[in-house]
Amino acid sequence: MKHERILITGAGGQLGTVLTVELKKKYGAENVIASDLRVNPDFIGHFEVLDATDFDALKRVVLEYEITQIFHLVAILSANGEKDPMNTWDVNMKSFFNVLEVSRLHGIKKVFYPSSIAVFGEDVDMDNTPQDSNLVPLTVYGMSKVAGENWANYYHKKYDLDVRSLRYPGVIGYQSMPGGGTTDYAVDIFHKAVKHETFDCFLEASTHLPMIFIDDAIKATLELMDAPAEKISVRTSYNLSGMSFAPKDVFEVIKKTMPNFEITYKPDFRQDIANSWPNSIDDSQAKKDWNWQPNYNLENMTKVMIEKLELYYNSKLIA
Ligand code: VAH
Repeated sequence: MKHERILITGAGGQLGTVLTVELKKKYGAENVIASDLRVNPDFIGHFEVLDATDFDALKRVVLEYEITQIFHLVAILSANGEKDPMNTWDVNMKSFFNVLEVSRLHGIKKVFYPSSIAVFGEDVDMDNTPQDSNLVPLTVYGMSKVAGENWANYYHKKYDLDVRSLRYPGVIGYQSMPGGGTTDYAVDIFHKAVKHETFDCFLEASTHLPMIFIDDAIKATLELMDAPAEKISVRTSYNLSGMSFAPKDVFEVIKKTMPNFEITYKPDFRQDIANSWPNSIDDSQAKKDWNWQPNYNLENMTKVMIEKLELYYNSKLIA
């Protein structure tokens, strides 16, 4: 039987860094092609420099490596995305269109597309936001994800392309530095705590947001992609969550281990973005369809984040 050959676009990002490692464990390093605009100097293994907005370049990689599945992680996130809206739309949409078309034309078996809770706007139930809510996002990033979800559904219905998607909440991991996301305060706070520095939070203390620990985000991704096709009832994108908390909550849990840790609250433009997002998410459809169940909550995630980042800063190696 032909080997599964996996292409990851945007492999240098927060999710891509970790997903590449887990996909290599699952399929064998020789069957996983990581790609991004620039090579990460810490990356170990084969890496393709690839601009996913270039259709011919993407097609070349797919044909050359006989790719059977694509995990498409290229996107400019919410906060950075607002700095150049037209470029954000262009990059986020063009790269996904290329992935969909190359997949349709060259027999790709499965495509993973990351959506986000950024698809929700202010006119939804903010607590336990339902799967089928109004999607009127206030960021270009969120609009590109709503459009992407509908294109994924279209390609599945019209071309029978097996595109699967998750609406990730804020992802918290220790393997990469905070990116251009609004939820990335929840990554940076751990770095500052371990470096014994005061954390200046760009959101108000009581701003609740749905979050997930990176290990659970990866677990959900692999479980979704491994589920039998007949179990997948949502072809736009599944709601997903691990936990929900506010800056004051994570600060208090960190202080139990690091009593001298201090925080200030200096809300900036990202407060408006966060205010437009849900406080918590109803992910019961994912639980029903493919038995989703998170392993991490705020307490056990905090323990791992502090342990791993202390190792990193003490030995100056990415864990
Ligand atoms: C962002 N981390 O903040 C991303 C995510 C739910 C938010 O999509 O933009």
